[in-house]
Amino acid sequence: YIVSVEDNQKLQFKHHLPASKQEDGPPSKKARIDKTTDRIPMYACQRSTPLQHHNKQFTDALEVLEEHALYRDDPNSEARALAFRRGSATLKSLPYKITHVGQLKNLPYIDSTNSSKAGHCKKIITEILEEGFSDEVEGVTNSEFFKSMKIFCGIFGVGPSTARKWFYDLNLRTLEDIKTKKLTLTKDQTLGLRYHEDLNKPLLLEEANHIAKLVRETCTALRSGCTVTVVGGFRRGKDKGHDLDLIISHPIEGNEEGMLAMVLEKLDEHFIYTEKKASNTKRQTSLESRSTMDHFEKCFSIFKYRHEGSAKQSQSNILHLEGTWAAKRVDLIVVPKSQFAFAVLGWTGTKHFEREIRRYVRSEKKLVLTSHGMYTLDTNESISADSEEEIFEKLGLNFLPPSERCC
Ligand code: DCT
Ligand code: MG
Repeated sequence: YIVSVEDNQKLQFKHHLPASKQEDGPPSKKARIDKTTDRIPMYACQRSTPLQHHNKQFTDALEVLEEHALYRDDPNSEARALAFRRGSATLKSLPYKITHVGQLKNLPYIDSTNSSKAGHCKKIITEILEEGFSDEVEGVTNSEFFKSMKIFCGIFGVGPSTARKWFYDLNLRTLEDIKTKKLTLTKDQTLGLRYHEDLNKPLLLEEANHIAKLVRETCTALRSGCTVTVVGGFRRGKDKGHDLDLIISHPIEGNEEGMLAMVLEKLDEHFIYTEKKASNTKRQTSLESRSTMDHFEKCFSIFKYRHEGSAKQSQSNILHLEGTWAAKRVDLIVVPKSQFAFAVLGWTGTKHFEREIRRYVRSEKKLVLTSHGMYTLDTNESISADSEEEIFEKLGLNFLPPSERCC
């Protein structure tokens, strides 16, 4: 599962090699081979992917096509979407900018003689290199379907199947159409429309830190020793996101129980909406239920964020900002200590990183990895770990800090 890069790209991929091959001591024959041929590993969990990378022009284009594929409803759309994401993820991990077609040679999921999907990524990148843009991507971006689906799926509680129904069956196109038409909406969708403007503004790091601090202080006041860990995009180093993901835990196994109800009650006035999901610990231990969705006790919420800090900073806006607030999405997940490392790994993302590490674990290690733990595929034996570092080590992977999982 290692692919070599064209010879004229003598660039270091040290961070992709197992620790044993990065040492300064006398290299083994194998290590010498690896040092002279640069290689890009196939799985995104085997290579560093920073938040800021060199190929945004191409990855943005490929991710438009990924998004478009996810909006469509045909049997191949999921596989198509994945192929565009894989191509994009390869480009994000390159420590240089692609400037000519020759550099695409041997890149995983971009240059493959036996995959038409990889060929599609290559075609798009080639078009951009030669013309400065891709006709196909421009066509998708400007299409009525894509524009409307983006608006509809941007409403909290609305997914592609509802959005498609609105687009095709009801001929709706704009947010105004949705607001004026008497639609039967779910509770989530009603709130999604009511707070649409707020929820579509990014949640800023400063705001996320404020909310995390409030939840942390509340949890520790309720139960000493309780921990609140920021996961999701903010843990990877993003400075804005669509929501704040927080894991609540306790160093003593079992002491996390009951925390969710207590913290929600204590912070009642701060929440506009809370949708609690009960834990289902029986399901997490059966093999067939190890889907991507985990079974922790959790809450998807809309938080009433008060702009107290901003009024002080911006004198001219004091009157406007005083007493104002904005709706923000916050997810709270309650995790027992024995599963904490796995839950943090599973909730740090990206979504593609999680998909890749699970695929690597299953195919290369014959294990199953979830947000609850790690199990042998054949005997269903549980393998414990106390930290993310320990999980990577047990999987034979070089440790990647969250900031290098941005694929
Ligand atoms: N996750 C996953 N599979 C999904 C959705 C989420 O593995 N289908 C994991 C990875 C990221 C984490 O949960 C939090 O999810 P989001 O909040 O949706 O993503 P994010 O990376 O935090 O991005 P954003 O900044 O938009 O919130
Ligand atoms: Mg998030």
